[in-house]
Amino acid sequence: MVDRRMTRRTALKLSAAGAGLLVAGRYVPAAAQIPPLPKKDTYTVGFAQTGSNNPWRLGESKSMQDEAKRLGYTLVETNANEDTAKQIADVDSLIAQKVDILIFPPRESQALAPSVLKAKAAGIPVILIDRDVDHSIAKPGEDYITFIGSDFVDQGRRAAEWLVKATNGKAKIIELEGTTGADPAIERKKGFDEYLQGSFKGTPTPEGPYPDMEIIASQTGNFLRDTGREVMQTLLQAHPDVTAVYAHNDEMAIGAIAALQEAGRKPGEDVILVSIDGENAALDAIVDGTLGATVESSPFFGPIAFKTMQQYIDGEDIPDWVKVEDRFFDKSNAAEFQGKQF
Ligand code: GYE
Repeated sequence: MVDRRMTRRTALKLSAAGAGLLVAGRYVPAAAQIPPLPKKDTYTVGFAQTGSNNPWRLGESKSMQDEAKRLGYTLVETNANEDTAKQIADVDSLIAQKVDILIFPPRESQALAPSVLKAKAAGIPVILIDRDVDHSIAKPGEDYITFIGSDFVDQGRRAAEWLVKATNGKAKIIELEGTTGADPAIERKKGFDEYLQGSFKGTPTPEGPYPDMEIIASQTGNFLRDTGREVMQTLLQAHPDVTAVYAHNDEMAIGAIAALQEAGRKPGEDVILVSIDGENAALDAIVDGTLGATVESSPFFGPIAFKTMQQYIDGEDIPDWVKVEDRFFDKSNAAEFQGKQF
């Protein structure tokens, strides 16, 4: 079977001299290619971060800073303070500053896709880390180098699989979603919800559907601890019959644990919680018994991002998706990793 993406990539690479390219008898101008990154002694890298108000974001920023420093590169950082419009403006400003390359997590998958196209038009190559853009607007291998990150659909499936076992296949679930429009929020929801309905990425699961696993409410908590707590307080009043919580990240799970305790409930006993990320506070909560399990989603992108950048400089073939493998933490191994995460 012919891999169409590889064919396109190889063709694009062959035309790297910049003359353009013949595709099915049609001339495609060289401008259709991802801008090249010439060999230099040092680079200025634009890093447009989405925010800084949770351990995951801080862990990611530090990882990028440490690796840039180790290589002797300049990292020009911006902070969107969880405001999508600000991140769009931040990318514009990094483009205006003519950074050599942009490496960043797009806060929302549709809203930031035009920014990727703008960078390309300005001759600046882009690597997306941790979140991806909508491929119907901007395509990896064509408009940007690659997406480096986790399989979010699979993270959702793994959370669901654990929860089914922990509740013997019977639960009334509140789902706390991540930032609306963010790639990990969309896909973590898909992976979880579909697994309970008996499918995974369009294929029926061998386990089949779980009709007694009922999602009684699903609302965004914006990936934030305080918002997770407030949303949980409200949802608890409308749904006192809740027996499980699926939070798209640990921060919201920790907020939900606080809300449950304030309401006199016993997280870990009468309400079972599962989440995603694997931050230190979540490992502590697992050891305490309030959180059941967390699927890892590592924020340590510095080494892999800069390695991929070097591969691009060297003209190596880079896949459209550089997949990050995630571990799983529950009471069998949480103590071993306490304090070692972020
Ligand atoms: O899970 C969350 C953060 O984009 C994968 O964003 C990342 C997610 C991560 O705010 O904690």
